[in-house]
Amino acid sequence: MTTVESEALLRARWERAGQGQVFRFWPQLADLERARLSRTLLSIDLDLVHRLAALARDSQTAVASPRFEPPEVFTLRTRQAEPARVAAARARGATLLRDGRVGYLLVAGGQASRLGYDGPKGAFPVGPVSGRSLFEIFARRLIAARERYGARPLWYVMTSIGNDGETRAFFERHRFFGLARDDVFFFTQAMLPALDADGRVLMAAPDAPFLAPNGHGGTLMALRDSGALEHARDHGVEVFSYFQVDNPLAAPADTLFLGLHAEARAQMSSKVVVKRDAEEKVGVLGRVDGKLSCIEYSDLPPELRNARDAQSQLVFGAGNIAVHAIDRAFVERLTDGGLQLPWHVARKSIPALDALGAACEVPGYKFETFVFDALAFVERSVTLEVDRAVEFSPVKNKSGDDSPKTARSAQCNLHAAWVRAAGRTLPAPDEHGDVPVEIDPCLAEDAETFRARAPAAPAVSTQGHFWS
Ligand code: UD2
Repeated sequence: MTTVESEALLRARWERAGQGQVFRFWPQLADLERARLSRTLLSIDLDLVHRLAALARDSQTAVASPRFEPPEVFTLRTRQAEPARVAAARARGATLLRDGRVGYLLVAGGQASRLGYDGPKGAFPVGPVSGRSLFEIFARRLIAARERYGARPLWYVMTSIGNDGETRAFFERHRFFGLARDDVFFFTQAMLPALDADGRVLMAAPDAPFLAPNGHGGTLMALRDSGALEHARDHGVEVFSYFQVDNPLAAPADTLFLGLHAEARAQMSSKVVVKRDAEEKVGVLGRVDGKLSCIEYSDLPPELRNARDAQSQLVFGAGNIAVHAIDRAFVERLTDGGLQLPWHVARKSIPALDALGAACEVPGYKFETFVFDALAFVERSVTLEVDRAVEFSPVKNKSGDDSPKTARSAQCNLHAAWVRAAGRTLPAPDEHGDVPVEIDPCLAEDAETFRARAPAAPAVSTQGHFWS
């Protein structure tokens, strides 16, 4: 078939689907642009677009209200009360790490639009004294795990088409932060078109439809499609330690969490923190019509959001920090024959071209799947409460809550507490009230290790104290 014939076929297919507008600018395109547009359109699943358009239409109609219940949580109090169980779990987790059964899985495909950072979010500098990027901080934790357990830290890093090249280049530029290049497996998630209010694919440029990453639920299918899942199986990985790029305190080699997950023979487990207050905008773990789930802030009716128990704790207070243990075999089962996670529809104002080719904001829809929806498919799961001050301080917004400023304070506070507990000297607080101190993960990842291993003095600079 000639190029002209195959383009004509492609066009006929899109026109039959009521999506002929994607060819609106065809006459003015150069050959290369036409080829690019054809390639992109060929990669789009038109049947899926059709189903998503129907979903967007139906999302206007109200649905029956489901039954919400709180989950069972392994709380900080349980941790205190059951030292033998904790010790057994830690030992099991350490064995998994030593035997190389854990693969680290970082999702970094998002667009960092709220942070307004021009680059992959993982390249954002967050080290309060070192100025290290999120990627480097995670890499150091993986190197610390390598030193401690002796196994190769296999790191699966999910990007999306928009930031894949820059992410790889960043790793190259920093020589993989000391990790072996072979231990890092990059893979990209799939993209989906955004639709206008009538379900028609929007154009971002005359030769390109508007595409957005398909949500972090896309991780699971992308693991399979990219060969990462097979790679993990071939290298003996049994469980993925999943974490998000925005949280510098994420602890991916946590023996307690991995151990509890394994001891419970769970398929997917989650870490949570107690919500700061009823209005904090994180999803909460809970059961929806009996099935384990993460309930998004906006889906929980206000009376449940505010409900408190006899100890005046929030009933729905298990805030999801998006750290999971996910069995490789579970991902294989879930993705066999295509992923069946539900689609979430978001109404958004989308920067697109109007019919005349002028840039404008169009009211429309974006679609995503969420990884935590896989919880509905588990038979067993552990929900582990962790201390927010130790494990959760995401960088999401330019300012205010969950911003670079709050993440800096959280890291400084945590590390200053370890230095103080070891009786070592701290610098004076800076103009923000933070005590500018940072500890390299390869030196210590908790107060006890810091006390045992801290060198005579930190490196002192105008930025603060750095212990390594
Ligand atoms: C997410 C959770 C929320 C809470 C919070 C904790 C959702 C819908 N909500 O809120 O319940 O747990 O995190 O921090 O997840 N990403 C991709 N590809 C995508 C979309 C996102 O890799 O297509 C990554 C992104 O790079 C980021 C993470 O997923 O690391 C979270 O995405 P988000 O910022 O959209 O989620 P957020 O903050 O609304």
